[in-house]
Amino acid sequence: MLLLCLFSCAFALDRVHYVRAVEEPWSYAPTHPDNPHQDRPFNEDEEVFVGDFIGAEYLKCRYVEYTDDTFTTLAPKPPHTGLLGPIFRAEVGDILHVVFWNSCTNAYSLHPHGVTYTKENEGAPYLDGSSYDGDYVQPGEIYTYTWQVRNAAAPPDSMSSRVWLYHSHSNAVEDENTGMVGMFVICHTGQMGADGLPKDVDNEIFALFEIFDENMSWKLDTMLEYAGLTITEDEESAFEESNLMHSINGFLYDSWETPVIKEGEVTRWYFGSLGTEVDLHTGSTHGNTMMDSTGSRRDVVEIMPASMNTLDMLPGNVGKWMLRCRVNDHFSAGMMMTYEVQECNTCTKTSLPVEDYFNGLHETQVAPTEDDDGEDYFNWLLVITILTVLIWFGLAFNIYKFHTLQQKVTSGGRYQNMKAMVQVNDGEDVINVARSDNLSRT
Ligand SMILES: [Cu+2]
Repeated sequence: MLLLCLFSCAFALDRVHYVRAVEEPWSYAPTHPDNPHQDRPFNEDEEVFVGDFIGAEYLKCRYVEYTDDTFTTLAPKPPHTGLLGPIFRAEVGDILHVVFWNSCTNAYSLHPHGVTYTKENEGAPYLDGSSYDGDYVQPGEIYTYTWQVRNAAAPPDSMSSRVWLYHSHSNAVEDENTGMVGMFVICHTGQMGADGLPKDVDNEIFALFEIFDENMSWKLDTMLEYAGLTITEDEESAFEESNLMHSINGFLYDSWETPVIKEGEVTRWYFGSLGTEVDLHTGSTHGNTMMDSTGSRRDVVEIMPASMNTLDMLPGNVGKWMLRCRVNDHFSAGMMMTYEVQECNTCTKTSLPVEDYFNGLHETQVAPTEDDDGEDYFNWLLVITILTVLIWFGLAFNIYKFHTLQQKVTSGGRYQNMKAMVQVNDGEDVINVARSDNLSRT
């Protein structure tokens, strides 16, 4: 036990992230007025979300990571993650510290899922009025959150990593819709590579399906003022509709920087959502299927508010494919992106464990061989033969019994006395007949 502790403790790390809440414009469709997916101007239906009223660009507050406590150099982040905050990474056994500087104009917090925290590090006030440090980090303040990465946050045994969500929870509804959301990855102990990715994974793609409701943003009034807009009563409904941004990572209509992966490379997909009752999504990948932690193949994954899903893809189908929500209304409103699979024969980093996993499952799904079919046929033949013999045996026995009965009825004996009993019931002395019955048996 001591040796085990020494071993695991020796590799456990304190991982520190420097995150600033930054208020700045964010465009859900940076190529507006051109639709990048179809290489044409956005049409009238699409303009509802990217052109009407406020348009595609909104004032947001979001988490931005820096490399150190000077908060001067931005930390790198995959471009396709867009509006999401930084991707924190840790292994089971580690401790995560997030130094959070709120330079926005509202109070915010950092509330994580999965990892273990004290009340001071939960970042979420309760409706009973209780409140702790870290629930509201006021504008201009810095607060450090500390979270333990225990087994409670571990991936399933069949995978080296899994995704968790974090978001501001000071005023959860307004904070999330203002843009304070992110994802982080937890690996099993010893499974994170030097590049931060799980050792058995070549690529990662993150996808947060969320309808950002800008009507609920802290910044709505500021945006209206900035745009010089006054919404009349007749316009209210159309205005509210135009502020529902059906996005993946804060992008509409394939306006993210398309992630490129290689044929044969293991790609881990991390899905999630936040939001409300309209955030019932079915995230779907065209062209290539994925496998979940139970070994089930999927090309659609159910995504609910605050749900998280981790799946693997071993792409064998080269091309540019859609990543989209299968809910028709969401798809029409822009909830679709693309990912690209390029040819490659030699660029797989590791991938063998997962590749074996895929192939292993395939073997269990192959059709029965001819030999298997022959064995099944023989078994059925045997069952039918045994049943036929039993039926014939039963029939022969009953014929024999009937024949014997006929003989006894003809020659008297007990059955003759029974016949007498019936006659007795017609009026004779029952006792005498019963005695006569007993006598006939001796
Ligand atoms: Cu959807």
